[in-house]
Amino acid sequence: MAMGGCERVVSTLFQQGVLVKMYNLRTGASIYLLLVLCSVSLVYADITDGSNEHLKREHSLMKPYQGVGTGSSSQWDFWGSTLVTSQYIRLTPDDRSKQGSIWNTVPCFLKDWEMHVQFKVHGSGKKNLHGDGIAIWYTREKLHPGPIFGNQDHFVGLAVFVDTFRNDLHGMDRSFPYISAMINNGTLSYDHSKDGRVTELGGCSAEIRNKDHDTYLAIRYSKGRLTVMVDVDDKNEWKECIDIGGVRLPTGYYFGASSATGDLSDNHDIISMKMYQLMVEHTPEEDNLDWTKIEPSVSLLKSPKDNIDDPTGNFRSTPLTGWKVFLLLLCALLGIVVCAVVGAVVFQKRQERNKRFY
Ligand SMILES: [Ca+2]
Repeated sequence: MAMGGCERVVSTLFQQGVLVKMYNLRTGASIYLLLVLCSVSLVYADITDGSNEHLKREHSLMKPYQGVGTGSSSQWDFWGSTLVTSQYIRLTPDDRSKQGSIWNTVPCFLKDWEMHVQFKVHGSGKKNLHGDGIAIWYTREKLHPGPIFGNQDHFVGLAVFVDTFRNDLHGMDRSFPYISAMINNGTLSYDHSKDGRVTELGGCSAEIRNKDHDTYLAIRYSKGRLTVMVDVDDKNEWKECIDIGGVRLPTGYYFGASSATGDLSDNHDIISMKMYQLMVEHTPEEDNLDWTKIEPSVSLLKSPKDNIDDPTGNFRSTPLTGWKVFLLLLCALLGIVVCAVVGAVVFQKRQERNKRFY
């Protein structure tokens, strides 16, 4: 997943909010700082490049999947239709009404992490006649089968859905497969009939099905920011799908993947799940918190582009808001001028008419 170069680092830094602090600085100083950060942060970029240095094996699932599901020492457990081979883990075969899942049995206590999922969805179903998709989980409970892509509804934690079947025929403004994210504290229900639109934090369409190559999904959680990226074109580059701030997720939850088929089906294969620790500094106050007690939440349920409450979103939305205010003022000013001109003309016409009458 080659993403090297300064540009990538800058984008990473932006996402990490490192540049926020620099926003108020004078331009010259900002550029200088940016260059310095660029040069010292290449290590950081390497993490998302798939460097093994920060790979956490206890949370990763890789070929040939030795020891998966066997014995009490196993770090991954599976359920349902899941089939473990030496080349892939098939959550469901291309058959109707199957459900399968695979779960990391080791809770994750990393505060900042990035999960790379290599997967393949393929089947004999023609256009729109396949389903239902895969969900990637970071949740309080594991191995709780249910109706949400093979996992329980009212889950507690994070879900990223790769929804391959359009249930909501009113939602024609987006194409499927559609990738979306949802955070739940247990109170929300995922609505299949709306393809989860009511509860989603953001999403994107991605042609992930029946590709000759494997497809990739990256989920990053760091400093309250959730970012989902996809690599589905075999070009070895990430495309941003979701980027939202104001997200709170605890430590101590479990990673998992699940899938389900209904009347329509697909092979849903996980090739690998690789967990990378992100080296991010936290304030002593943050470090002293008990991160396991955090309740999953999102402070904004708007489009990520409109994040204004979030500190890391500020630097992008502030100039926008400024422009909006400026445009509004300009419109108001123009309105006043037009009114004044029209008023003056009307007044003049009346005066002339009055003159003619008297
Ligand atoms: Ca659906």
